[in-house]
Amino acid sequence: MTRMSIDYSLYLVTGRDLLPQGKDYFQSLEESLQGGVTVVQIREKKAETSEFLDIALKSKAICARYNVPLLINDRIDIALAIGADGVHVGQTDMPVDIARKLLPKNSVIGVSCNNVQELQKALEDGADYVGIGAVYATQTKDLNKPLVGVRGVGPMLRLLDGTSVKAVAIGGINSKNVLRVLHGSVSETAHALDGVAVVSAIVTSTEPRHAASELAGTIRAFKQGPSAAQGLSLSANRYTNETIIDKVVTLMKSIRNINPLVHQITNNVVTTQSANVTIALGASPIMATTADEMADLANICGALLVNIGTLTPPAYAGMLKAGYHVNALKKPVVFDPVGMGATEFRRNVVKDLLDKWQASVIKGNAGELAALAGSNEVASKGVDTAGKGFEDPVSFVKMLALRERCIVVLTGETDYVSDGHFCAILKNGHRLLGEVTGSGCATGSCIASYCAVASFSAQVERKDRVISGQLVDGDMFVAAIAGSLVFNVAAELAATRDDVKGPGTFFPALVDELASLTPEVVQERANIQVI
Ligand code: 3NM
Ligand code: MG
Repeated sequence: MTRMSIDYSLYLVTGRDLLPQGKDYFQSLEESLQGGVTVVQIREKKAETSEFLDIALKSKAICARYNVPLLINDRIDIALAIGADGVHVGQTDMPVDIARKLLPKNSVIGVSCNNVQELQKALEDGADYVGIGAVYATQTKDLNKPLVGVRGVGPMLRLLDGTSVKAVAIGGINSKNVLRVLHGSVSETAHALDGVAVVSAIVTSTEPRHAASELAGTIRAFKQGPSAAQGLSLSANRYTNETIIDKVVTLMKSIRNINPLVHQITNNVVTTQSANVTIALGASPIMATTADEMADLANICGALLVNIGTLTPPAYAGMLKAGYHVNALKKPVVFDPVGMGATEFRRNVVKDLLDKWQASVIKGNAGELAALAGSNEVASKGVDTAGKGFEDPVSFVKMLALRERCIVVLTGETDYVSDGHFCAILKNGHRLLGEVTGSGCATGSCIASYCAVASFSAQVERKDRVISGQLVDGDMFVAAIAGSLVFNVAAELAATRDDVKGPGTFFPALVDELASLTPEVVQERANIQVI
């Protein structure tokens, strides 16, 4: 039995009631095919049978001209009547095995799945592909099940390992978030989506050809890039202790020339301190929290830091917006889930933020990262870690990096930085860092500053205008290491100064050391091991 092979990259589900005023349905369909739609599903929830039949027949003729397969939503009879390439069924529609018996042998059957159980069932029933959703909220369909969220897709995709069943994501996907959906929707075993399905992102457009071509371009870039092949694309590189230090030195040498603007939504305990640390490094801080200015700030900043230390509802609203806009512009987001183990509220906020945007780097202490991973190996005491840390911190950070699809920095006496494959173990630092508030938060500012430099440099290097399939250009692993290393080396120098008598004099001295620190000193003092 050879079932038709379908390119699921850009899957258009029709929605006649969403067409812009005056736009003809068939015209819109044809233009979207010209823009690069690779498969079409006719979805008619209100049409009478005769009307549905008529639309399906005419749509099929149009799709055939572009060699694009056509599927029918729910109605086996319509699919049979027009000789469609297959059907798409929901959880309460015709069961897959019965549909299979009714349809010609080579028909394609897809099923909507909202969770692991539904997907497991679809596999057992012999579905050819699954539609995973809804990923985001949508106006297009009344949803009666929880949102999957980007972070919910990976565990579902994992069930497809070893099968030839394909998967698309659906629900609220548009040109601004599609890269994040593709990037974030990868299982720990690197099983990625085959495509995305959209209704409104194409159908509501007055120029569906343009809307489709924009989506198709991003999807193509992702599929051709290292992301899809590698599972975690953030570092296509191989690292050694020497290459890491060399790259850190390069970032240090560029930061003062580039002087990136680093937008920081941080807590009111450390704002001034973090801003001063940022300036001392050679970057420029802007500490703004209001949602209304986030779109503008995303345009001008080089990176965003989100720190939930003193979380208020307006700052939360600002964080949601800031991350969304910065993601859409493919700039780095550094996330510091301060005290997330402490309260239910913080845990919920962190889950929400990470479901709404993709972090490039997540930085936290053992208590915070344990809470993020849902592990009870390490407990929290307020914003601090209680007791000793993880038994196996290296495996822990690797696991979390793969799961969250970003760089993870575990801070403590020793810092662990991982991209999911490599782990850098950094032993620089001084005990006085633990005796002042805000040293962890300032590390976040340092990381964000170097992320901005790395991303900016990578964009300058890539002079061609080809869209990159990476969510963020530049090496965020090295940037995260640079932030941690530079801050800790400066702390060692400050702590041993004659004029430093304790925590009170330590922090200002640390800012001074950061301002005058040279790459040569960092290279000489770096105590780092990459495994
Ligand atoms: N199915 P838009 S969500 C048709 O979750 C459909 O199974 C969904 O429309 C599911 O791209 C959805 O406009 C609507 O958000 C998708
Ligand atoms: Mg249905």
